[in-house]
Amino acid sequence: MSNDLRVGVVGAGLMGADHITRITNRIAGAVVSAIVEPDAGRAAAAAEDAPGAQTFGRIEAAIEAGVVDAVLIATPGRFHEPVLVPALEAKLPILCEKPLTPDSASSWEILELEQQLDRPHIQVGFMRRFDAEYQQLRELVASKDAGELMLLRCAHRNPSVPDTYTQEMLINDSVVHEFDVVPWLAGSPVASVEVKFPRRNSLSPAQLQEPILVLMKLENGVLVDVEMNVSVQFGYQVATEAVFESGLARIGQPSGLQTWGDGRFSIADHTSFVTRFARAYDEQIQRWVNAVRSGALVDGPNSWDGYRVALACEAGVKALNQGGVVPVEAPARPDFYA
Ligand code: ISE
Repeated sequence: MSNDLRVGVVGAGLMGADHITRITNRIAGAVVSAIVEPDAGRAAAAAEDAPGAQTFGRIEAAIEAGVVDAVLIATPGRFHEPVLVPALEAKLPILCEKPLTPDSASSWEILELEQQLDRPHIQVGFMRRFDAEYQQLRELVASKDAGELMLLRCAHRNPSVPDTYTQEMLINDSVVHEFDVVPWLAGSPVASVEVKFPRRNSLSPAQLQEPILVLMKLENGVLVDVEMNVSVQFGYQVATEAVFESGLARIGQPSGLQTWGDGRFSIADHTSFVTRFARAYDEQIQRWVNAVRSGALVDGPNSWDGYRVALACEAGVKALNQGGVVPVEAPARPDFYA
């Protein structure tokens, strides 16, 4: 018990509360020792799921109290930087929910600060890399058993989004996941982005023009389309079809309870990313905890990956707002992240 990693969870909203429950009930070798949340009601509710955790209004107070060995950041992206900076200055390992920060310039500043340490300390919470089917698809691509990968057809569908969800969040909050997982699957970075608009869904919130179709060209020539659709009403789906020279693969198909009745056959499907990716989140956090305890600190996407994604999101937002094919240009990767 005394060897458990003491994790300070920052943010007790939907994902923070989910991670607090996860660490307490399903993750070996870690405890939630601190909950950093300015909303006292939320903090108290989350603390009920984390026996022994202390609550704080600011990360600095938790660090000064000496009660955290590692930090899990689960606030909205615009609040990441003010937590990343003191956590890095205290040399603490960090698991930061996506995005690393909201733009590439601030992400680069975080990379510069991190490079003052002896090794990478930040893992970014792109949980899809820990989904078993995504991992199998990546192995298939790398094996070339079905020949070279040519196309990826991605569907990313949410039942609905809140009124606070903006047009640019289609890219920065949602397609951000494909900007990470697609290069990881295909073994090649995003070279350019284009956005197309089909007929608007009349059920979309008034501020949104969606669904959108995001086209990515990868440096290795693979073409990717992403149907980004946030008002589908019926459920939550993230599915991919991979087209190879001599084969086809599909992941993310509904695999829930099958029922027959009233002359119908149906399969239960997810309604939220919290259940769709529950196992991936478990795997992500267990591996991060193991990595921190072993001294490796990171076992998954690092801040360089987060920076590359920020560049792709900027190209995506430009393509969304201005049209055309927008190139993604990145500097050379610092040796620190090799
Ligand atoms: C949400 O913030 C997520 O991260 C989900 O994984 C994604 O599917 C959804 O579109 C986002 O709004």
